[in-house]
Amino acid sequence: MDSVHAERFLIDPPTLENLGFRWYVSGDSNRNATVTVAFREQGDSKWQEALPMLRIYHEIINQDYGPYRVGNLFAGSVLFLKPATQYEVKFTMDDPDGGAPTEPKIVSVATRGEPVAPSGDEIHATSRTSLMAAYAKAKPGDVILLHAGIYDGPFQFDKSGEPDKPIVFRGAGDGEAILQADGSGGNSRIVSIAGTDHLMFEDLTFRNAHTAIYSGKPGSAGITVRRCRMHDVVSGINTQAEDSREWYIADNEIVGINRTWYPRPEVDYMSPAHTGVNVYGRGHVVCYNRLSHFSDALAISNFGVPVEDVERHCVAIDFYGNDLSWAQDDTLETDYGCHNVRVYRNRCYNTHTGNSKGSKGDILLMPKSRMPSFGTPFGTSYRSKTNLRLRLDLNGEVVKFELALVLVPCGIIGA
Ligand SMILES: [Ca+2]
Ligand SMILES: [Ca+2]
Repeated sequence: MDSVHAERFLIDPPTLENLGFRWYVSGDSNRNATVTVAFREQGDSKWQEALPMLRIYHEIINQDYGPYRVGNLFAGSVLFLKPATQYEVKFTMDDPDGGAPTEPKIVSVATRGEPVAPSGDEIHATSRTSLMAAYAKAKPGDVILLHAGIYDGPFQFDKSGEPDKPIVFRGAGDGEAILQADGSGGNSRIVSIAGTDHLMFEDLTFRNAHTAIYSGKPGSAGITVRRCRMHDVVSGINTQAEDSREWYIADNEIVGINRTWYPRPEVDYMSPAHTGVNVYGRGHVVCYNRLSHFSDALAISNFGVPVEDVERHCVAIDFYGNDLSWAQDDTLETDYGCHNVRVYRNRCYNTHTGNSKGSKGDILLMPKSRMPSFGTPFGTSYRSKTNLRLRLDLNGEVVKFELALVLVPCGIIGA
């Protein structure tokens, strides 16, 4: 059937700067339907043009290792918006063969705000024992202040905060508050959570462990990690569950244990350090961090094929403003994400691969990607004197050039 028929419309979890959308369709087997996009801040009269949605039509990816056929849909993001702001977004579907809705679809949706620390009761901790006692006592919105000293882990945190009332773990400011485990040669995670929502970690040091913060299954929502320092760890932050959502990881310095980034070990190049920040799920924002000495600095977790429920696909992930270097494998690996993965304004240098979506040795994505991206679009932007934007198909081949509304520098230097 050549005519298009509109089906389910999904608003992906908003992030601070971007809004992502999916519009599933049936028909349009000749793939010539289009969806143009316009947006305006609520209350403005003038619509602004956004990039059109990307047509995705049953392409098969990862043919070598685990073929997966993507759906029949449009997907796209409105980029570079203001946080905590209400927008209207207008989608106009068209198909020369007919069948498109006669009226545009208009949705009203707000970007997310930067997490705000609550001002509940302050509870003081000076040791592992008093920290666990403080956590046992804490209510949503309370702030546990960790005074200077060493807190021996591991810690399992099972009590959740609430939306806008997280339980906060914060360095008290009187010296380094250090959480540690059994060393980078051990198996311990300093902090483990599973199905624990709305925790906030600020101004802390995590060191000497396999993983600093690990989120198992079920996933956790609304976890904030900011202004923390992690070092002597195999992995920094790891959340791999498909129902993990809306983490905010910002302003951290995370350093792995790899002694070199070049030459890359031929056999096991994902050790001794593994991945700095490894996420899966929806609505994560990873911004303004400095990472070095890992094999992959920032990555989407190697989850395998997505779960069947498209509402639980890995979507709306932002990596921006990060300083990423000394990566034995990739400074950024976005394989295994599904739709609306946005990568921009990162500085990547001294690395085997800038951004792996199958790329090798350069930030330009190459065809015949061996690693899957289950859908697209992936908003990878390139340093460009001409302000060109490249649009890529599922195999990473350039299918469209268009002028970007915003120049987005992102380069590889020093490699
Ligand atoms: Ca058509
Ligand atoms: Ca990698």
